[in-house]
Amino acid sequence: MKKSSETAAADRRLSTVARHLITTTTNNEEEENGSFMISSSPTAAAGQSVFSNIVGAPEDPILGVTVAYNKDPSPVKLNLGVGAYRTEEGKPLVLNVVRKAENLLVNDRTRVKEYLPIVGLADFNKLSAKLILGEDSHAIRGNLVTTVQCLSGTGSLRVGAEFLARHYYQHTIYIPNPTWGNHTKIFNLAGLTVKTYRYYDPATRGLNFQGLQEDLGSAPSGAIVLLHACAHNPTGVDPTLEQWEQIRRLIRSKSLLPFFDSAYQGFASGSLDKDAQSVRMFVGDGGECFIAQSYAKNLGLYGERVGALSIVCRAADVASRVESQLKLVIRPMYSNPPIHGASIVATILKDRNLYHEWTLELKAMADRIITMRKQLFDALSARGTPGDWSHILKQIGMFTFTGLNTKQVAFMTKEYHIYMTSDGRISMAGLSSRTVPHLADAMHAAVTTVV
Ligand code: CBA
Repeated sequence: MKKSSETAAADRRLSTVARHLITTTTNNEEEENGSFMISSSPTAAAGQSVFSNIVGAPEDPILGVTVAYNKDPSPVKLNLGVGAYRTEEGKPLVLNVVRKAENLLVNDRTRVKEYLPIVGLADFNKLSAKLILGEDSHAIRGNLVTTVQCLSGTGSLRVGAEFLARHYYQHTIYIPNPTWGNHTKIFNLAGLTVKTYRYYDPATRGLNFQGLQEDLGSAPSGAIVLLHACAHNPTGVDPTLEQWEQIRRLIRSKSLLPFFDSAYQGFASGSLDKDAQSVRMFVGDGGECFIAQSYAKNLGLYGERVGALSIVCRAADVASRVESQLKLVIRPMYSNPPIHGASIVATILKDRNLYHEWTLELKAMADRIITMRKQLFDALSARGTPGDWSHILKQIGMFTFTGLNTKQVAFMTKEYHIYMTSDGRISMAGLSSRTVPHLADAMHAAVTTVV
């Protein structure tokens, strides 16, 4: 008997998870891959917890940095781990435009707290598709795109991954090396097989374009390819528009399926339209693609968990059937998404003045990050810190991939109370003019004393 797509996906998930099972050990590498630790069966005596044998899991490699930071009593501590924007005063920022939208929502007495539909707020979905695909997108005009509101970027990626595991014939996804650590876990746990393509060249601290082309060129036909729409995390290295065009041609010629992760629209160049160019190139050619959008960074809605998954199809009837299946993915996961954050976004996107105000605030955040790049570069130059640090200026978006090694990072945390991920990534958005000298002192000491 032929298995239903759901049963087949569940089988695949089980075998993927089984492959990653480990017993009673704590292993960071396995945890990185999205596996989880299974504790040995309970041997607890009567009266003891049946969970007494549970193995303690390591903290998340990125969010765990904040946990460690919070425990540090030092007055000079600095958190450059998680990608979260801070003001010059080192404080989290709620955008003015978000405050205004919230006031409008609170004062609107007609608003209720009913459940949203499974796919979320209709206005939000339409406006999110426009934001990433452009006002004049043929895909929107032709009803070729289905958009569902999801739980920020992570939730959008996960819903897309679950859909692919159930309904797409190829179960291999190629992700860049390196990439955001959660990608591997999200796709593995959905039941897909994760492979990497070369992306970053440590020697040039730039794109390994030849390696990328070779690896995607030898991927099996139909394989899924994860692409960072802009401001690649963690490297801060993006392809040029010419390179994007070559990547597009390669992907289309091999019938690979592009899956864009757009977590930083507006944060790379300061312009929402410019940062959507890679995605629009792919949609413009009439081919199909997936897009996961997040409003965590560009609207500062981190904890509101607002995002969207768009699937662009070749025909309107396909898009509509795809949406019907997305509902079957979402309903047993979280039923339907939360209303507040999506209403904030919809309020801003549909009001010309609020939208304009947002673009200015976003540009100011992007510009502040660029200023931090200059200040850090100048501070290292002033100290005569050995090495070429020009990549700090060249890299794009929230992060600088410094090139500092794990030992140097550990040294900076221990001696200078500076917190960052162990791969040497620093969130430039967490830095301010006040803290640049402290970071530069720490980096100087690290590269001159720790090999
Ligand atoms: N994709 C990429 C490439 C990201 O960097 C992040 C966030 C997300 C998910 C998706 P959200 O679900 O919040 O919309 O974002 N990455 C982090 O900024 C951090 O928020 C980071 O520091 O790498 C995280 O969750 O790890």
